[in-house]
Amino acid sequence: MDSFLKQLLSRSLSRRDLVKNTSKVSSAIALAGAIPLPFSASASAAEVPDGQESVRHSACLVNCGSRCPLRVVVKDDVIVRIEPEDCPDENVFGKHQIRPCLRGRSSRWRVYSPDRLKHPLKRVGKRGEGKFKRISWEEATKYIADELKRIIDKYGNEAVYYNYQSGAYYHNQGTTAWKRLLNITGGYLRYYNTYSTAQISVATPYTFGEYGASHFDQIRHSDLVVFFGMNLSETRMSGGGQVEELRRALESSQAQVIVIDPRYTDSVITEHAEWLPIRPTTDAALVSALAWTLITENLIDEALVNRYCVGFDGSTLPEGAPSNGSYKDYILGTGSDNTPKTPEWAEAITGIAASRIRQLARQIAGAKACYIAQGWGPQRHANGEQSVRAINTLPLLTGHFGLPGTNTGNWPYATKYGVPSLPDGNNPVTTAIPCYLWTDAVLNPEIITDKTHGLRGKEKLDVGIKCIVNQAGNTLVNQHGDINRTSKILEDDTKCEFILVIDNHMTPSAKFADILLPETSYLEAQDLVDNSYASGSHHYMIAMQPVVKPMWEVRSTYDICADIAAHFGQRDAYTEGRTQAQWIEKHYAEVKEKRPYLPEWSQAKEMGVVDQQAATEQQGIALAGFRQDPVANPLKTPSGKAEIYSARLEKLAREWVLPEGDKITALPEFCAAKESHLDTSLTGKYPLQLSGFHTKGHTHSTYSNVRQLHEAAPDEIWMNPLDARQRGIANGDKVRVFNDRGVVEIQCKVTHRIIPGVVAMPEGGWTRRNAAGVDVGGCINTLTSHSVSPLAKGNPQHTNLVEVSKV
Ligand SMILES: Nc1nc2c(c(=O)[nH]1)N[C@H]1C(S)=C(S)[C@@H](COP(=O)(O)OP(=O)(O)OC[C@H]3O[C@@H](n4cnc5c(=O)[nH]c(N)nc54)[C@H](O)[C@@H]3O)O[C@H]1N2
Ligand SMILES: Nc1nc2c(c(=O)[nH]1)N[C@H]1C(S)=C(S)[C@@H](COP(=O)(O)OP(=O)(O)OC[C@H]3O[C@@H](n4cnc5c(=O)[nH]c(N)nc54)[C@H](O)[C@@H]3O)O[C@H]1N2
Ligand code: SF4
Ligand SMILES: [Mo]
Repeated sequence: MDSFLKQLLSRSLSRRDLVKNTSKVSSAIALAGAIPLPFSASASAAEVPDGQESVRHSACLVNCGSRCPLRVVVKDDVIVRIEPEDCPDENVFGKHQIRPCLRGRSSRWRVYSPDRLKHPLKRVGKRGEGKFKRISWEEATKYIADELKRIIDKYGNEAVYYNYQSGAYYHNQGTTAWKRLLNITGGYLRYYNTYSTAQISVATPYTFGEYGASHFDQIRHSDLVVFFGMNLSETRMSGGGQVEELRRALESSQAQVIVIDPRYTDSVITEHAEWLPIRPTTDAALVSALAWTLITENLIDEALVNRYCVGFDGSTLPEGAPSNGSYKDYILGTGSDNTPKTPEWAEAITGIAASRIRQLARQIAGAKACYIAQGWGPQRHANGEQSVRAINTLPLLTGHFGLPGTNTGNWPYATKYGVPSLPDGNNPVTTAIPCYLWTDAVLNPEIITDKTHGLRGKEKLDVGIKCIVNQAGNTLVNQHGDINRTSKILEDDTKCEFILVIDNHMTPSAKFADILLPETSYLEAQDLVDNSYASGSHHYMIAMQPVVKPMWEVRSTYDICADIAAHFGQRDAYTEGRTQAQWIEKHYAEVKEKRPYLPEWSQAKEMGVVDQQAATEQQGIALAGFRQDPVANPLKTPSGKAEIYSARLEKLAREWVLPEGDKITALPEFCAAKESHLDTSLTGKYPLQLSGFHTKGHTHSTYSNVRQLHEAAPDEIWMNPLDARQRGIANGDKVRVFNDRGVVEIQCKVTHRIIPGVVAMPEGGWTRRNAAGVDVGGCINTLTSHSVSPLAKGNPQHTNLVEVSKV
């Protein structure tokens, strides 16, 4: 550690020497329309002689789960290029560069994009038309304070909603700044769930009591790896993140990898894996048939399963459960549906050959240490909770849990370095909606109750959402399901009376703002941040400098919110007398108190990556204590065991009111999803399953306006040659993708890398409707549904039926 630190310090000193030779602040760059406001952070931009390059340090704060440091070369206050940070020769990982991906490396194009928001704007046309006039910061902050006061007076704080967002994970501006402000004004309607993990985070605790998974590093000890819809090579691309941890682990163990996915992803290639193509929404059917094989071929240690689990067979069924209600009954066909879950039964549902299902069961049973995990694609479906619980059951049935080289069936979060954020205070409003139901909370709040819509903290929603604060998010329009419906709801300004959007760009959501504010991009901001949630066992802290002066009138939201607080007479309560830079320094001091080896802040703030660490191997095994001694280390379930049969879910199923066709089940059963290939009410009209995926070309809708990235990784709909031939479509053709909700035009990639009967489109393209109402921006959410999954009330944005034709 010492030598690592010494190297970091010497790096920063030489840089400081460079910076010391300053003459004057360079002149405003050509792109800036002048009026840069004073940035609250101490140093604004690099102070180096004109015409000389200098190096500054920032980080990519988007929501890809990674957090890559960016080494930014600046000349005359203009970003010249972006590089990976130096890799110290020796650190906790050996040579380890937290290497940014193509998106982070292209940040300069996002900062200098012509659609940057430059000034505060006020809507002048109809809502959604995108017509605005420029106003001053004083007018904007006063108007916002007045609207907040008006709405809180008239409807109460529950009418104010802070929308789900994930565009910029700052610690000392952005989300925490807004929540702090809203709490000072009396609070706001909460949400639970995320667009990422609704089904998996709600369903998992029914089996295990809480969410947990083993670090990928455990794969060093595995001989077999089974991944359900897990695509690290495209979704966790950072050199400091999980894809790198997995690569190193696989290199060490040479484990065999099987990837179950409707698409032949980049991960299949980079992991040298076998691809098992599966129909979307059917993972629970596959697992059921694996269980059938395991049981009928005596490949299960039943005593072991009964020791750790509830409901595998009748001997561990909880009181009150039907006598034929065990998992074994469900699988063997002696349960209430009288259907044996044979591999032939599953073949018809999943598209995977019965013989391959049998073989897979034997492979898993015969492995010494099988690491089973799922990405979040399998759960972002109308029956996602069932897939999650089924996949979680597989390690339990096969004994591959709690031991080196094994997992829980879930995806592992990272160890956090532990950098504090601006405290957001206390929200006195305790009511919470599932985040995917916000449009309903605008449109018809009167129908939202605990038993029908999963409302928490209250039986029934009293008022709907009358004010939306939408910061660094595009779920207001682009990232939410059924854009045509959402737009219509938002266009009516008698429903939601005030919409505030804070962004960097004129996005599809920004066009729906009443007041539109420009924030700094992260390259113009100062902050102190953690590693993000997908860096695996690797964790670190990054000090971000403003690499160029904030351009035009863009500002940090910390300063914006402090000004709004002042209109409530609460500036001091908001700031506690600190500038943003002083909060950052305070947080650094708190970290240093726990890690005394760290350098002083005056040095650290110019270092970029200040420190990096790795979790120990032993910390990385989920359920280790439980496996060792299930009585001494019970799970947080009601029984203390892993619950294959959940009495809590059986009770919910009786008490909740579900839409027709929706099911909550005590066992991890396969339930055919609405709008899947098994939904014959629709397949005549719309015969193709449309699944979405997260593309390496952008992070959701962020970076989607960087044209260079589209050249590297274009947005295309993937289609199997069999389906293409039937429709007269050739590779590269422009096609029309449609269902009852809308029409999208996009280029078609005809490829064997996708299973027949399924098409797949990247999410995150910016919606753009032409005069005929066709989305020529290629946004999948013109086609997706706003309705929710049964238990989590989560987004089913991968479950869609469509037809495709050549334009
Ligand atoms: N490059 C890039 N990286 C990102 C993001 C991004 O937008 N771009 N977004 C980030 C965020 S916020 C998140 S939440 C994560 C998302 O991470 P995930 O949710 O894991 O990503 P997806 O691409 O939605 O799904 C992963 C895989 O599941 C497959 N899949 C879909 N349906 C099914 C199914 O029913 N069964 C099975 N077995 N497989 C299925 C998809 O084809 C896909 O290859 O990625 C993060 N990383
Ligand atoms: N069909 C479909 N839809 C999906 C998904 C899917 O798989 N399929 N995935 C869902 C998932 S998992 C997620 S997480 C959501 C993501 O949806 P969002 O959380 O909305 O993420 P982005 O689309 O990246 O939008 C982030 C916004 O933040 C802005 N931004 C970036 N940096 C800054 C900054 O420094 N300051 C401010 N103020 N703004 C900034 C960007 O310009 C962008 O408009 O999408 C969901 N939508
Ligand atoms: S998008 Fe993610 S992987 Fe790429 S540079 Fe940014 S943080 Fe790193
Ligand atoms: Mo996400």
